[in-house]
Amino acid sequence: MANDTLARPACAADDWTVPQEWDRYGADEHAMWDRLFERQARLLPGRVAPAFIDGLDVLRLSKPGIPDFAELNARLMDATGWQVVAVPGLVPDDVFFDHLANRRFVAGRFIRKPDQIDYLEEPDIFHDVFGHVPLLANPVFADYMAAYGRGGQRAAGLGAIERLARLYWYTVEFGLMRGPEGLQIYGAGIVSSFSETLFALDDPSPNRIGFDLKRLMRTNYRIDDFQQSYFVIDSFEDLLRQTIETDFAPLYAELHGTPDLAVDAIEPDDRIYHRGTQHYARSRPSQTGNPHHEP
Ligand code: HBI
Ligand code: FE
Repeated sequence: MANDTLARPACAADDWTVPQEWDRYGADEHAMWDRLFERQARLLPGRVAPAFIDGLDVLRLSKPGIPDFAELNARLMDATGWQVVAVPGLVPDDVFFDHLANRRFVAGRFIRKPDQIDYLEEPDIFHDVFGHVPLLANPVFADYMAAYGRGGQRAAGLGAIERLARLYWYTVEFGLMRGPEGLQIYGAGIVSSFSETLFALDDPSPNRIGFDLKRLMRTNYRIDDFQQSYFVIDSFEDLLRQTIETDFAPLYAELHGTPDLAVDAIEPDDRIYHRGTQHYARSRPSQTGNPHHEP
């Protein structure tokens, strides 16, 4: 995502943050949050990793209305030292990585309109806060996200942001995890989306492949529609172990020049949980123009 061409809005501070201005939300905006929250709260139990439900409880996110970051951050800081900061929208990569490395998660402060209930251009506060923040109350995942931020700062120096963005995309945004009774979702892009919550686990269309860092860093991803492949981790502990101690520079060097893998590719060494039919993707006209996926 080439975010280095973004111009910092006048209302934003040097670190691109803006005040949330929680008092300015109207009843219709709080009602939209409640509508989205209740829809997912009914759907997720049994499908989402238990750590996500634990995070909702720890952060008391089940309270009606759009969360007030000041209240939310008091609990989140206690849990893992993270806080949520409001930003006007997408921020440049270096700004994004610096916030993550310092345990600050950047969140949009606007919420989608009723006619955008099923997709919108940029992540709104429901995607960012409902999708991403509950897992930041989990100490292991919280460490992973901070490590990702530090990794992003290093990757920027090595010209490898795109490779690292794939790791973010296939874990933080669209990750699946092995559970005792089958696969569970944990990626924010799935968790915050009614239809992708169903698609990611139940639909025969997408591939579901065991997490492999090198293979994943070669794999393209969709930003305009449901994923055609999902990657499955064994646990947050395993994901953290494979990444926090790994110096990615040799990996980037090794991958330099290797051809990317298509979004629906299956490789000989893949641990295949499900070989997708790709029916869904084939039934869709290829999306062009503005990248927007269901948040
Ligand atoms: N900015 N606000 C915001 N939210 C994101 O998720 C985000 C971003 N800037 C860059 C970015 N994500 C990714 O492209 C980085 O992982 C590279
Ligand atoms: Fe996101």
